[in-house]
Amino acid sequence: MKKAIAGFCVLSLCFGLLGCGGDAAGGADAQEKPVGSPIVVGFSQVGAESEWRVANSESMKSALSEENGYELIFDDARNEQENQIRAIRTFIQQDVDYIVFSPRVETGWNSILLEARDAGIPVIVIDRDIEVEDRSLYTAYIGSDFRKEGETAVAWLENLLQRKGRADEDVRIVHIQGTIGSSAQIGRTGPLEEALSKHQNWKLIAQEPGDFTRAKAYEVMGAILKETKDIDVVYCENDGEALGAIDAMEEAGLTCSPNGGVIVISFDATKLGLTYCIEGKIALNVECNPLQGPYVAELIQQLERGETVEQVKHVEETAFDFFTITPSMLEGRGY
Ligand code: GYE
Repeated sequence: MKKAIAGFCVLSLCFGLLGCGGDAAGGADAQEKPVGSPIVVGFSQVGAESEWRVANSESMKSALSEENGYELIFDDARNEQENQIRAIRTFIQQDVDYIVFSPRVETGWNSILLEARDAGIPVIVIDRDIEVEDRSLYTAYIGSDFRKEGETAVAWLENLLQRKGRADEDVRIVHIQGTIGSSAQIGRTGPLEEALSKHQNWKLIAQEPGDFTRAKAYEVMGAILKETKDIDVVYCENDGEALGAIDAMEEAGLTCSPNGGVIVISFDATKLGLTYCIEGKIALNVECNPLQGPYVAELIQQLERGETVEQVKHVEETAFDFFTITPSMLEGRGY
């Protein structure tokens, strides 16, 4: 896509329009790029901290493949925002056609996005969202509605406690958070904190970051268990954390189950996470869909054709619980 279109897109968004139509600009593109040359996409991936992330990287690589007409420059930021900013700056210097990134945290992106805008390169944010003063600094966001995911989890817990006749009893909750400041953490944490202030009998006995990794959650949960084993619910913000917390609890002699054991809540619903759900070790697993590559490819194709694009696209997601999941639900799952 030529820079003229990109500039026009951004300008359109400044005036509150979505997408761009660029016949005249399309002509210029044709002059700049030989017909059939690949669309060059620079992708800054946050890291490889979880199974979800690995599936997300694979999805991007297969959708933006050479056979599909792309040249993908993939950069793994190893969970550092600085590395992401450096990678995006390199993409600008390389004059790529599109920049895609999955931001580690929500804030701190204004300056680099201004640099991309000055260079006329459209930016697509995927997975986690960002907070910028001016939404027109990026062309589109494709990812999950993390707040809705958190709300689903909290509503499910309220309902379960009601059904079990425990709505008025004390409920002792451990909360293991994702990468602090990421939109996945913010969205999943918010509804739980609100429910904690609404239900006087919900007691937060520990709240610690688990960095979305199994290893960190195992360590954190192990330390909490040294203080107390009187725990009703462990709310983990992804499957890796849930697995680490379950490892630590089982080692300490606790049983994880929604029927009389510790109720473990998780997010992602990876295949491995769902096998834990079938066993009841994870009581509820709220889905977060990592297969975003095809959505990005479709969006780029729309922009290439000069079509209007949605600025915010939430991918479809559901939730699985021990009471309703069946093994056949795992068949044919892509992650
Ligand atoms: O839940 C977690 C990953 O941003 C939605 O990051 C993503 C989260 C996902 O590491 O497993």
